[in-house]
Amino acid sequence: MQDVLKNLDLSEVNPGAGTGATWLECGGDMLESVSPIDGRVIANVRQASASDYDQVVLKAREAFREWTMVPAPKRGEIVRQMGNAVRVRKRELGALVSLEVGKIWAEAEGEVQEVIDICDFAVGQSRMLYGLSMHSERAKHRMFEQYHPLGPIGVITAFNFPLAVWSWNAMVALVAGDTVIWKPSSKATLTALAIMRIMGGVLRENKLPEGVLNIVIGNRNEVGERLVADPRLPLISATGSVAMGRHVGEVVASRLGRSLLELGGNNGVVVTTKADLELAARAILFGAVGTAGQRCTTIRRVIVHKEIFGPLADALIRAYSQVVIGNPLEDGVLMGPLIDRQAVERMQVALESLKKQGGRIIYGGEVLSGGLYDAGTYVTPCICEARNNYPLVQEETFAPILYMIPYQTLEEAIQYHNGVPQGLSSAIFTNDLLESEVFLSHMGSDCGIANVNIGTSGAEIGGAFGGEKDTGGGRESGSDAWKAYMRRQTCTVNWSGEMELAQGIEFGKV
Ligand code: UN1
Repeated sequence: MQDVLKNLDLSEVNPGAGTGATWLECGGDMLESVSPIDGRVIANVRQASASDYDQVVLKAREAFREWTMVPAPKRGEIVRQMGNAVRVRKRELGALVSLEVGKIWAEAEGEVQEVIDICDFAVGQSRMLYGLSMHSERAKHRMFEQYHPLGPIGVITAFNFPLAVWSWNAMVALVAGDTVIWKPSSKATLTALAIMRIMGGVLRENKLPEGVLNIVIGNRNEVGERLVADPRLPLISATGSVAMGRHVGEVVASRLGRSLLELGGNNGVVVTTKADLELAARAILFGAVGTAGQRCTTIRRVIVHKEIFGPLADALIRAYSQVVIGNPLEDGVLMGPLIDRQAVERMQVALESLKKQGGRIIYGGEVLSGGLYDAGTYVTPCICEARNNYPLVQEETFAPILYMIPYQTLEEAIQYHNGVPQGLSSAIFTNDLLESEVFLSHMGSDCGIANVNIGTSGAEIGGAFGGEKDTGGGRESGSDAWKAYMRRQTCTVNWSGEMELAQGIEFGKV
């Protein structure tokens, strides 16, 4: 553990606000970073106070003036260097992610890979910040649109993807010409500080203003609420729970700022009689048990044709019983701990309500004890039989609970599938072309992501990531998500020497 910290330039006590190259003497409370693996304190962070927060915003604003003057492809070159700097630290960063949030090393390294991938993507994007040109209705006029940097932006992230989600926002925002203020989850502070140090080093080597990237770790009142309400930040991108996002959305809307929200998922997969059951079971295993059920893209509901309910349940029980649960840094372990004891408690409360609402546990759901398990954060992943309309099934419980819901017709399956408040990710398992086309049509899945014969999680960075309804409507990462980080300007240039008005209007004479 000490080696990981040392290699990543972290100390026993770390300042929680700065640019990655320089740090503030923070005036807020001390915060421990506790590993869910064994409940031990990894290191401490001195949090930012309200006035530290203000310092950070001043830095980000100052840096913005300079950064916008760097041509976009040159900004891309800096992001390329950042990607390379992360490439060579992939192992250590992965280890720290495992230590701090408990996901298995393979998945933690996968997360670091997402950072590298989005850097590569953003480098290309830096030469493709395209606007359209239009034909004017007036003679000898030219009309076109262009995209300008937006300003310093705020990025709020959750514990479960402590690097990737920030990087989808930050790397794209950087090529767009914005500067970034990051408020990471209080449960994943060290990982955030480590990558900021790496990125800050790249900015410093290139003699760029340090405040291009900023981090501010602090509590809700001193930092969180200020950031969200701050009119100096034209965009707030927030990832987390629906309750958090609803609040952020309201506050940002009341100051007429922009928000980009990526909130809860309650992702369903439909398994039809035409599915390859073995393939479906393997995908569901990863989708439901990966990251211990703590991805916003985790499979939470399996909507399965009643004829194959039994065989699929059997295949899943077989697969679940082989999952090795333990220290996520050890080879062969497939599931680490939940983030903390509260998460375990919430899972237990959920399973109690499931029983009251008429559901049935068909596998797992126990809290483990003995040895490492005494940390109180280890559970067995759980499979339940349920109905879609149970209040519990309508909610996202951030834990490895999988609801199996039987259906009879595809129409009914889609109705169940869409019959939840959230709309992030979805999938159908079928080898029947017509069934899959129905699912992908406007009459099918109502989610931001819809897959065929793969699970709901593990999306690639190249697509736009996000969802509908209570998921918040935002899109991050690939495709044209970059547009959210820029302001669009429509321009008309008159080179006619005449004063012609649009819509044929005649208006006075001089
Ligand atoms: C999240 O859980 O907030 O698609 C992000 C996935 C990952 C990202 C998840 N690429 O599961």
